[in-house]
Amino acid sequence: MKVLREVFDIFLPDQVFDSAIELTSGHINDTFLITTTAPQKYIFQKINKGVFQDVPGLIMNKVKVSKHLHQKLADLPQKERARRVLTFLQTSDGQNHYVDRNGDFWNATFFIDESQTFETVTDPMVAYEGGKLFGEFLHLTQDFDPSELIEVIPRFHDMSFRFEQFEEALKNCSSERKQKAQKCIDLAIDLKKEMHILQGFKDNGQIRLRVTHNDTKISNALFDMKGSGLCVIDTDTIMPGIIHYDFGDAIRTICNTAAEDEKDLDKVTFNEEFYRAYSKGFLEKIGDAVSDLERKYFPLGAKTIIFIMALRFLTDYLNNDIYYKTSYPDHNLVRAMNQFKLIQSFDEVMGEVS
Ligand code: GN1
Ligand code: MG
Repeated sequence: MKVLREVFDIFLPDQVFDSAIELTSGHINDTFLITTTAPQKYIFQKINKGVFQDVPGLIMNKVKVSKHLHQKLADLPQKERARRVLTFLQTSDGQNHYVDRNGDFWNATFFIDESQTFETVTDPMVAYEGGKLFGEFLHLTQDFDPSELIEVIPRFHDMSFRFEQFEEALKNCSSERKQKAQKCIDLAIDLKKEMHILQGFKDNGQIRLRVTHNDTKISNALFDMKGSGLCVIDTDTIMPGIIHYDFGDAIRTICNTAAEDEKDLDKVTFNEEFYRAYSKGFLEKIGDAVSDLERKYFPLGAKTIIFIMALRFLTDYLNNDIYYKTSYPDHNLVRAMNQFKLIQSFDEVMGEVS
């Protein structure tokens, strides 16, 4: 709490602190909702410097993209625009981030009130609105020069890299964890070839690099209280990538009938109706900048990003939980099993996609 007050005084020197509530949905950073004696609320975030090597660069990425979006939506009234795009606070000496007494990095944004998020989706309208929101985000960032962004995590969605990490973890893990995870390990190995197809298209230039968000799970979309898409949040991982993983990570979370860490795998199924609703909204907003080849492989993009998450959760489990925040000892294994179950249901519902 002492540190939070220190950060508060740097970002909001003229305000009176009221309260700080930790928001626990993210797996990497520490996020707090801050209230003052005035109506405006704020979000303070301590960025995980173990996961992100260049935190000032990451924060600069986010600020640049927000400024770009504010410019693109310049015709909207200021109040409306501040609900549609994140707005970053500066410190009294004009910095976008602050390094606290422990050497931790913080950034701050205005909180967007009268908004809601969804961890799971039960209404096709939310899927459709989510599709429109992420489609529009990608559309509006198309003319942003990717070379202005640093690569916050090199090879973040690179399948070969994720497999290397998995194989390394497999060599070094405890026999107990390996045994518990054996079913997931076998599934990962079985899917290896198919899961490299998009990587191949990317590496040989058949599918182009764009500015992508790279963490488009549905809980990173804000909706207004009527359920219309409002604002894309958590832009930490924005960097060059292929469109498929932004299309797909939203599908991974929208079409899963349960949360990504639901233990009861019978509850984990793939909802095809939501797939169609999301795709419709996404395609309406992305514009005509999608090639036939890109479009053809959207379903494989969804399957591949579900697999990447399954593999990363599994790898972290084998590594004794060094990356993701966990709430209990087998949390990462549960997440991995959940994602592999989702792939199985995806296959049943969607059929062959490669
Ligand atoms: C992490 O921290 P959060 O919840 O925004 C992860 C994403 C995963 C997600 C799974 C930098 O995101 O890649 O999709 O968990 N972010 C990083 O819920 O690894
Ligand atoms: Mg994130």
